[in-house]
Amino acid sequence: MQLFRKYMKKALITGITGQDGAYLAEFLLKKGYEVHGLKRRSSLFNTDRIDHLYHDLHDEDVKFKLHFGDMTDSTNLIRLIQEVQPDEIYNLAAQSHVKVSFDTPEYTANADGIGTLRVLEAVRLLGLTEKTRIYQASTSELYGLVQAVPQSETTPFYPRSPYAVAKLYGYWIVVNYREAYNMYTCNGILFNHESPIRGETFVTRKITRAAAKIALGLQNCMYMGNLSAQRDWGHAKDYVEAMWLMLQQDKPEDYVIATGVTTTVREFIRLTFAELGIEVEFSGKNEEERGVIVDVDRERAQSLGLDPDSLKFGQTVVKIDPQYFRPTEVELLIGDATKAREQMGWKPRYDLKALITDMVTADLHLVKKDDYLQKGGFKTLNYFE
Ligand code: NDP
Ligand code: GDR
Repeated sequence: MQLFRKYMKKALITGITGQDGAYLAEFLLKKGYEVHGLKRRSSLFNTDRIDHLYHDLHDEDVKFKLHFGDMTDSTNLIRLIQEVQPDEIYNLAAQSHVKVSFDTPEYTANADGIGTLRVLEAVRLLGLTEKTRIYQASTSELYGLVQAVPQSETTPFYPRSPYAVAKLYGYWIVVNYREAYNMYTCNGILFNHESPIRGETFVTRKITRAAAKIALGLQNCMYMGNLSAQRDWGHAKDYVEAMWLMLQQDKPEDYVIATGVTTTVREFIRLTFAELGIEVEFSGKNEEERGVIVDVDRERAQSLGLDPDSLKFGQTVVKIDPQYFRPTEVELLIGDATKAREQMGWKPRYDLKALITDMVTADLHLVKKDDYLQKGGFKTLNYFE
């Protein structure tokens, strides 16, 4: 019987507790993989995004396993890769916040840059170069200061943050190991991708969450940084499929993954409020810029369970706080994913409107739930009384 059992591929995902790790784990489990994930120890549970995939380890036939580890610990990575013997490694773990990388540049270099080297070296030292294929989470941040648009696999890089510089090292060491040791290693140069489980301090999620609170009268205003930055935003669900496709090709190559549409942060805010039936207009310049409510679609608001009378015309809902500006900014990203489309047949299913609808619906639900619990006295337990 055992002989006839189909070979089950094993995948190891670093960064499994993050946005992409969660979607990718779900995707690979559906494809029949045995999925192993590297997670950091933290003082509180950090597995919210993947708890629905978890089964008791005492159950028979468990296909999803988590292991403690850290990208800064070589011996841990070597031991884990030796134990799992993965067919595919998806290296997603990183200190992924661009602004935070200016505060923690050395740690970011260690985890994001040298961490990538540690994974590659572990595979090489363990003699797994022919068995194990490696996906590296590279990024559109590599393009940084605009050289040409749209950005493709051949556009020169000009990183603009400690994060992007660390990822530049990751990118090139992946190329180098492919050429030097004939390993199957790929860079996915992914443009920004978002979802309802995006970290709350990235701009899209910060906006959808704050807009939901403002619409419910639980917050007055959101404080933002550079509203003129332009990003090519896609949905994380579409992008994890591209990661997998990259490891299923005949030969390893690097691919840009993007929608080809770029939007300012300001427009993202406007569209988010519009989704809630609230029209916002911007006026003023630089740090004095403001976003103000100019109209409310009462029917739309009511259909979402909002009270249109609590939304005040003239209410300022967006203000600028210079603390969110970056010392060096990436002003414009727009990707050309022609190669991925032509060679792998990849194309995104979600456009920006569908992405915003997904995020706003989820955040509205979450905020309502939190508010309900809070008002019912269930939310705040004061442990220190
Ligand atoms: P998240 O920030 O949501 O997730 C990052 C993951 O890495 C988390 O699981 C985090 O663990 C883990 N991690 C961070 N530092 C370490 C460490 N030292 N050791 C082990 N694990 C660590 O990022 P995303 O899911 O959005 O992105 C995934 C990858 O793709 C990242 O490398 C990111 O830089 C890259 N990328 C993302 C894009 C995007 O738009 N989302 C675009 C292009 C590239 P914990 O939960 O404990 O914090
Ligand atoms: P980014 O994403 O830096 O592109 O990196 P983020 O959402 O943080 O910023 C996008 C743009 O919005 C501007 N911005 C703000 N950003 C944040 N976080 N908070 C604000 O209040 C705010 N106001 C304006 C930023 O200046 C920036 O121009 C993301 C990460 O996921 C990286 O890991 C990944 O590599 C890249 O996307 C592609």
